[in-house]
Formats: sequence, C-alpha cells, structure tokens
Amino acid sequence: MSLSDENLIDLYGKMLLVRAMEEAHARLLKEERISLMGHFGTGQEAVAVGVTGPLTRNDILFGTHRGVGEFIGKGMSPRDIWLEYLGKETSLCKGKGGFHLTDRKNNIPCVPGCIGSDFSLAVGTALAAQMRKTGQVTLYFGGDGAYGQADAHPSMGMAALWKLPVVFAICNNQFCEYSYGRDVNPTEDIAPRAAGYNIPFEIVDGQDIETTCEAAERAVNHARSGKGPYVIEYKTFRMAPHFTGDEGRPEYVDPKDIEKWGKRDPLDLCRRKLSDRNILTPEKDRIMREEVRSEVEKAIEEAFAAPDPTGNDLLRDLYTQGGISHE
Ligand SMILES: Cc1ncc(C[n+]2csc(CCOP(=O)(O)OP(=O)(O)O)c2C)c(N)n1
Repeated sequence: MSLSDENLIDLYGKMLLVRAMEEAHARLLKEERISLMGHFGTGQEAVAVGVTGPLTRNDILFGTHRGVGEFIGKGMSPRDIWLEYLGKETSLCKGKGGFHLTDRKNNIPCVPGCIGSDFSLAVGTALAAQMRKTGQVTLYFGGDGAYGQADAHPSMGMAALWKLPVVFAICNNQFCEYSYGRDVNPTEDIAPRAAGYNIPFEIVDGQDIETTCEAAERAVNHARSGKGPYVIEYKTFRMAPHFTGDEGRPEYVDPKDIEKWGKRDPLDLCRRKLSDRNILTPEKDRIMREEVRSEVEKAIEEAFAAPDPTGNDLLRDLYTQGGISHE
C-alpha cells in the first residue's frame, strides 16, 4: 500500500510549511523582533505531519510543545499561529495562548505547561465521543518523556477497559530535555508497555512520511471502528537543541547521531520519492518552497500589524460553556 500522488505531495507541502515556520521563528529571534522561545521539531516533520494525516477536522488533537508540525497537520493556519505567538487581540485565544497552541475550531483543546498532565483529558474527550456517538477519534501525541509521566498508565488502562476511541502516538526523538532516552528509560522501546493494557501497538520509522501516515491510518481506523485504543511509536531524532536558549549547549548530543540522522532528513526522503514518481521536478520544488516561504512571511507581517489586546481583553473569555465541538 502506498499513498496517492496527490496525498504525498500534499504532505510534502505541509512538511515544507512546518520547516519554514520554524526557520522563520529562529530568524525573528535572531533579529530580536520577537522574544518567544521555540522548541523546534527539525527532523521530526514526517512524524508530526504523518500522524495527523488521517484525522478529520472533527477529530481531537492533544499536541506537544515541540514546534508546529501536528498543528499544521491538523489544519491550523500560519496566520492563526503567528497571531497567537505574538499575543494579538485577534488571535484565537486573544493573546492568552503563547506557544501553547489551542484552536477550538480545529478541536485542539490545549497544550499544558506540565508535560503529560493531559493524558486523562484525552481519555475524557474520547469517553465523551463514545457516549455521544460522534465518531470522533482523539489523538494523544506526546514525546518519549511525556510517556514516562505517571498519568500515562491509568489513562491507557481506562482507555483499554472502556474501548475508547483514542490513539496514543509516541514521538520518540531519543531525548527528554537534556538527556538521552537511554539514560532515563529502562527499555529502548516505549510502545510495548501498551501490551500491559492489552492495547495493540506498533513501532515504525519516523522519517518516512508514507510509513508514518499509514501507521496513523491503521491506528485511527482501529479506534474509529470501536475496537478501542492503539499505540504507535515513531522512531526519530531531535536535530534541534531542546529549545532556542540551548543553542550553545549541544555537548550532550553525540555528533555521530546528528550525522547519521541528518542523512535521513524526512523532507529529502519525501522529495526523492516524489521525484521517483515523476511528480516533482527541481523547478516545481523551487516554486513550492517559494510559495510556502511567502505564505509564512505574509502571516508574520499580518500578525505584527494586528492590534495588541488591552488589559480588559485579557480578563475576558476566561471561562466558557460547552467544550469540544462536534458536528
Ligand atoms: C512535569 C514537567 N516536567 C518537566 C518539564 C520541563 N520540560 C519541558 S519539555 C521537556 C522534555 C519532554 O520530553 P519529551 O516528552 O520526550 O518531548 P521532547 O521535548 O523530546 O519533544 C521537559 C522535561 C515540564 N514542562 N513538565
């Protein structure tokens, strides 16, 4: 099974957009036009874009602090992200979100500051979908570090017991902040823990967009068809430092790993596939990159020009009635 030409080029475009967004973020920090730090997902684009590939807008995403991949994949626009990053009055959270992206219209409830504290929220949205029979799947997308948090286990246990429509996806980028996973995890793989809850799991290559998206498709179909939760572990590597304030401290990263994983950059791999299928020429690639870059620049300039919130705006909309929407 392989993705259609149309699907593959669409996912490539999304990965280009993710990388361009994060490169622009880095540049604006360097130029001192912004002070918002970033945790970039360079090298992990095929995981974040692939895992969200099979989701509909109606499905629910719990994403991570690392970059914009899954948010772009779920449908957030560069404009909405930059308005949020710059804390503008016209942003989705009217200046209250920052880099913890939240987008009600795309069913992205929150990114918590406390890693892994949202596992039980994902079980809650999956339970609500099951009770309301909405057909929605919840995707909980977290790092290998997040899956070491205590709340992961009762959440997986309840999801399995009640056969809830939730996919637990693990982005194993081999780091938890400043430590290699091998120094903090007793096992090399995280996903087999699912067996303890009788949840099916698989472990797949995180660099190949077809593999990442197809694994997500199997998981989402399983959850949507009423069979309960599913776990996928994506093997990838964090090419960026933990965060933008960490640039000068890469001493804990083995340069051999950077060299090895750099050879399997997900954008390069996808470009090669597209070229092998004769659907991407170097010229078309150049045009796609240019279009993506100008889309990002336009979003940034629009966000800079947007109004800032007033003191009163910051006290508005702190409580809501309703919650997750469903069609
Ligand atoms: C409960 C908690 N402990 C520590 C932190 C600080 N922290 C922020 S990101 C991060 C690393 C999390 O690792 P992982 O989930 O693997 O994601 P990655 O950063 O590798 O993408 C840590 C420890 C936090 N935000 N919350």
